[in-house]
Amino acid sequence: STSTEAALIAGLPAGFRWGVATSAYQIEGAVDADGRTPSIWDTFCRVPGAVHNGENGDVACEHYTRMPDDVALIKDLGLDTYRFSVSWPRVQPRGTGGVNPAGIAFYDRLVDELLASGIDPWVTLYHWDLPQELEDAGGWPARDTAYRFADYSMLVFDALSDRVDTWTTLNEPWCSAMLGYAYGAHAPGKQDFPAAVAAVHHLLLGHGLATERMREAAPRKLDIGITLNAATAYPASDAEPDLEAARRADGMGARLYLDPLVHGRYPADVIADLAAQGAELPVQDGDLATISAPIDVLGINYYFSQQFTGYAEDGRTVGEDGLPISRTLPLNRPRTAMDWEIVPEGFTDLLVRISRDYPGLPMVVTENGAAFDDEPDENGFVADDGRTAYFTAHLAAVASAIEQGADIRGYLAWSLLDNFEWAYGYEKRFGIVRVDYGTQARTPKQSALYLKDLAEQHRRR
Ligand code: GBH
Repeated sequence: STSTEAALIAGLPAGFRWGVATSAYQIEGAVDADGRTPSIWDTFCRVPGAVHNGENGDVACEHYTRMPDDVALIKDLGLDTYRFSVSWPRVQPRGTGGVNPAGIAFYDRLVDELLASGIDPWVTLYHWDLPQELEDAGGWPARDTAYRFADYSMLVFDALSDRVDTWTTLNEPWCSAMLGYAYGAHAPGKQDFPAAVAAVHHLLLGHGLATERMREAAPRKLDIGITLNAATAYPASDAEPDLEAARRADGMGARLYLDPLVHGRYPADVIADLAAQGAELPVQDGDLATISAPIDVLGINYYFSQQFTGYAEDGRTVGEDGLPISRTLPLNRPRTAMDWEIVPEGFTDLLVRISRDYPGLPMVVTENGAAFDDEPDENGFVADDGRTAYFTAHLAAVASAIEQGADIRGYLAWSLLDNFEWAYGYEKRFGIVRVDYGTQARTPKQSALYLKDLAEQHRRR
């Protein structure tokens, strides 16, 4: 870590939160326990070729039964905030109807365990595990799913809002819509661009409906928000086609979500780009007022940024489909095990830009982290220098954005545990704690001890 980075991190403001994040399907296992039904991920994992090595979340990190030990781990690391997600098919197995008492009981115990350990519980209501029955009824491309999500949200809210202060509706709606319904890389594995665009709108509508209802029912002042994945889209040059490619990427990746959430309108240029691809946002009267229901906090998940060009390799700017070319060009940076380039300044640029274009909205880093392939020593310890350096550079990037005026309240590392990395299965490890999947032994990595140390130093100032 350079002295500049260390100085920036040392300057993080008082009250800045230090935490760690997970999601239900990636760690819980116990997929048949206590009345849980299949989600779209249980189904998708069974599609040949969908997930690396044909793996699935049946066992994962056995967090469902090891939860008290995992909470103790967070406490030992001295972190003050834990962001977890609630599994919809545990709480409301058919996607409709009343609460499943045995399912919600797990989260009830988790919240109590966290509070007893001095850790703030942050609930994410949806991290990609739609009940399969709702997918069979049309999934996110169907408007009804937005209303189902709001109903489900209230079941969780009614059970936990006496103790939980921070609520996130959706994790990364871009991923649910685009990876799930356009690219087929995530559940439910569809490749239908117009359906994916309808899903974008219905995810945002579901967020708005849930936000309005939680606000209405809030027993006291709560923080309600949403988490988006975002990045900086750099143009490869100042040439018009490159600027245009970067504009399009930023429109689809960031503004398509931020503009309706904050300003109550979809961006006109993105609407036009979608129309050129035969897709349309199925907006009805009043939807945008619902989607822009005020939020208290915006969660940002950041992993890397990319550079875009509007030129094909042969120099053309229009493809065979008649659409403008837009493709990524490497920035020639070191890469993580995901093959993602390490671009910390893209994080600073993103946070500063959001704070300027969407002022008055406090932000929290709800995920940031990296996969690396380091092997453990004979004690299970992983000296993960690459991950430690990644955290240093990205914490410094956050501090630098704060110095430039961005209002960022905390930083949650992804992830507490090595876990089920979606289509990559268990091969890619994002944990600050090593999981031996043979024994389920947990061993904090060097990066966990590093974050523990930073949080401790920060608290002492
Ligand atoms: C997060 O998604 C998830 O919330 C978390 O569950 C997951 O484990 C973690 O990341 C690590 O993957 O090249 O077209 O995909 C982040 C997903 C990956 C979305 C990078 C944006 C870049 C555009 N992000 N992706 S693309």
